[in-house]
Amino acid sequence: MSAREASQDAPWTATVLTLFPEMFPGPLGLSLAGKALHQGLWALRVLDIRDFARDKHRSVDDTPLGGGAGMVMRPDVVDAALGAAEAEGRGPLIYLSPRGRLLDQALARELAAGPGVILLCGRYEGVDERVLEAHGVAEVSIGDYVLSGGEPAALVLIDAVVRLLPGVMGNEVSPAEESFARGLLEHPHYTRPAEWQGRTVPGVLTSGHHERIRRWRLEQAERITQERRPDLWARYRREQDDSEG
Ligand code: 4GX
Repeated sequence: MSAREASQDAPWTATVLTLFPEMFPGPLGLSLAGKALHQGLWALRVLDIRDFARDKHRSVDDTPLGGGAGMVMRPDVVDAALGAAEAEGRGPLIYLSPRGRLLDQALARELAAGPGVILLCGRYEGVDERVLEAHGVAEVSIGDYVLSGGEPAALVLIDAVVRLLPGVMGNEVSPAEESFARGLLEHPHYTRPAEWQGRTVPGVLTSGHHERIRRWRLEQAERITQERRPDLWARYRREQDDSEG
């Protein structure tokens, strides 16, 4: 067996189960994530759920028991697809759903530290509950709104994780140095010219005083977080208090 074939050696791998395999890699094939994909810093496996349908019409959904609108993804078909994905290993099984744990930077970091993720994308009204139970599927939501399917949520989750993988950000600032890593929103950014349409850049940024610049940016990040996100501000204050003993 070559070194690459040993599972310990495989890159962080996203396995996506979907009825719309053409949606992948989509935007993840371009820019930062796309370059890293081509470099082998992560891998993408896409499984078409319809390939696991057994009847001649290849049906993947059925009407909801108890009545009501829409369709539900069949447990037997999803079970076969999940079984195939799990046989290959590479990380926890996650169903993208508004009922799930909210995706945040802490969860992105946890997932980046593991071997990968297996992402189940639902369409219609979702998936038969029993197949989620049977496979011990965790649920993750990307936010409190309703998408027409799990695929855009899977793209978001993969993007947030991939940029944290070693080597992906290259020479840019390490993600650990970013404002958000400290629990703050970003300070304002400026580039040339120093005056544009009568608007000037804060003088400190052209002063060359690195310590004053660092302090100004921290003050701005704190002000913006306090103004816009009281929830993040409260957590930041708590964590400051805790680390100061
Ligand atoms: N963050 N969706 C899942 C199917 C569905 C319907 C009902 C459970 C119950 C979403 C989100 C999201 C739309 C993906 C509904 N699943 N996914 N899909 N917000 O809105 O992750």
